[in-house]
Amino acid sequence: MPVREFTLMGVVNVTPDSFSDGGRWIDPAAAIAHGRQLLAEGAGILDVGGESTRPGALPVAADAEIARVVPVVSGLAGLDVQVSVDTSKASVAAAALAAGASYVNDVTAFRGDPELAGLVADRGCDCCLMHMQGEPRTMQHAPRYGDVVDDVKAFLEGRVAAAVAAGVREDRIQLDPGIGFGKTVDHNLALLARLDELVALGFPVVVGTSRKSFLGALTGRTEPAERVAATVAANVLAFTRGGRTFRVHDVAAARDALIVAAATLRAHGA
Ligand code: HH2
Repeated sequence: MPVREFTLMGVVNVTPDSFSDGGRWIDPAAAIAHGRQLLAEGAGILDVGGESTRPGALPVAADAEIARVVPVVSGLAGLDVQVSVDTSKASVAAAALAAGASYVNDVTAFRGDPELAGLVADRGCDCCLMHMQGEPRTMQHAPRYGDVVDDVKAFLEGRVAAAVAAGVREDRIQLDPGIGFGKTVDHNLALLARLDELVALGFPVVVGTSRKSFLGALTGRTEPAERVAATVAANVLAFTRGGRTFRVHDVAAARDALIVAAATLRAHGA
């Protein structure tokens, strides 16, 4: 077994409208089977989400989100994998944590719900704080930055400070540049190319490029499912820049590529 120098976070979307797999796993039994498949392919974390955050997505009520994610979290808890809940709502996170999740992945970095940071602090679970400019409904209209990497870095430093002030332990925090969340193609590429500047903050960095539209813009692949090779390339590049966790729909492809990348870096003494 190679030393595990990266973690794959497999995406389990229990939504009717996610951008690449909406509706496929809306039935809890199908979502659980999909999660088990991603675990078999090499996922170390399964990220269960009940609300799409794709550009233009509309918010989902908390009770509907809970009804989507809790049966799936329960069905995956107890397997040899960490279960994450992809939510911005404290009530959804609380229900998922009670059902066996131990990781809260919040694309608003605790700005969406004032209760969420305190809940994460209280439960002592892991969390991911992601950068997003604007909100999903409008975020791709006209993203603007001074220097995108400097701006994202400053934002994440501020959110770490807020989380720590709420009682979250630093060793529970992971950071994410939020690829595709209020960013042009060039913004996304700059964040990947200069990911080491975010890694320098000293927290594990999560990267979510999987099947995203900037890859379609670069390759001409209009169907998200056709962007697997492009996703692999982006993730290998991000790995060489110090990225630690890769949030992907296609776990097997990412695993093989990152094993080779890790072995090559080791052979080089890196
Ligand atoms: N991307 C998506 C959702 N959650 N979380 C983190 N930490 N990083 C990401 O890049 C990220 C995320 C969007 O992808 P997906 O879940 O496939 O689509 P949708 O939001 O439409 O459900």
